[in-house]
Amino acid sequence: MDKAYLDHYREHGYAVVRGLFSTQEIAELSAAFDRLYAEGMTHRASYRHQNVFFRIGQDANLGRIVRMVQWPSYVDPVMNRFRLDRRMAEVLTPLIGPDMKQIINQMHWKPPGAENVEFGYHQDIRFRRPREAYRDPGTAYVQTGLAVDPHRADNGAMTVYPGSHRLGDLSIAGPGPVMNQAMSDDDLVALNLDPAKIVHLTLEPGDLAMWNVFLIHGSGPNRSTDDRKLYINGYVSADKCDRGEWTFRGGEPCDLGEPVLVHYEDLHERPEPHYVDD
Ligand SMILES: O=C(O)CCC(=O)C(=O)O
Repeated sequence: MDKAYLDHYREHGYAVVRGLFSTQEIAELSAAFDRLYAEGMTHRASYRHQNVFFRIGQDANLGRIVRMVQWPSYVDPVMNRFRLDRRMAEVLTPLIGPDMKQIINQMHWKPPGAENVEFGYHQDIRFRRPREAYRDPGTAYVQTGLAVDPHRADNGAMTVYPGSHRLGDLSIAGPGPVMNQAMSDDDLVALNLDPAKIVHLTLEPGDLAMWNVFLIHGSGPNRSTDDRKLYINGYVSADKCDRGEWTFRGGEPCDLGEPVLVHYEDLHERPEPHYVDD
């Protein structure tokens, strides 16, 4: 593997590894996305069972849509296989070592024509809670996004502000979920940042993007006729984090067992399936 992505990641706060997975492999992943989307659409509202969470949204153009699924790997072997693939470990080990846990395991959709599927500019550090569970997140945590569909500005590409990972914690997004906020230049200007410097990530299916927990990023609406499916997995050096599922030990994949505490604080108090009205 060409190691140039490592320098790019350290310098700019993000990088892309091209063609990590083959077209045939991604076709299988895409079919898994379709399966889970169909399952999500059977739910009248957002739905949780332990760490598995279907986030149902309302779109101005399309009506009810599935925005994301968190931790599909507990229930879908294909989703599980990709996050545990040794190529993932190979890409990440030079940055965070061979012993990793996982915090994020998430499927994102932006169906064609969807309007309300933006992510306002933010830094992922805002989601790493409780903060005291994470040590040195700037160097110990890496977020990845595997392109399932071609990923372009017109279908709502991930949009990054290169070098912003050096700026520290900026509290850039306002209160409320960033997935209910529009990606606006005003948020950059308010921080004296130049909107002309943003980069829309252009990815082919099978390309893996990666970004730093302090990198400012967001994504816009899907104005195209193509879907924009993205598989997001966030990995952390195991000894730097008190949360998360073990993923690689010494570079070897770890199977999931009984769910452990990741984000869902009521995992042990309310483990039964339930709707979440929001
Ligand atoms: O799916 C997207 O475009 C947004 C991803 C993102 O911003 C995130 O996961 O933090």
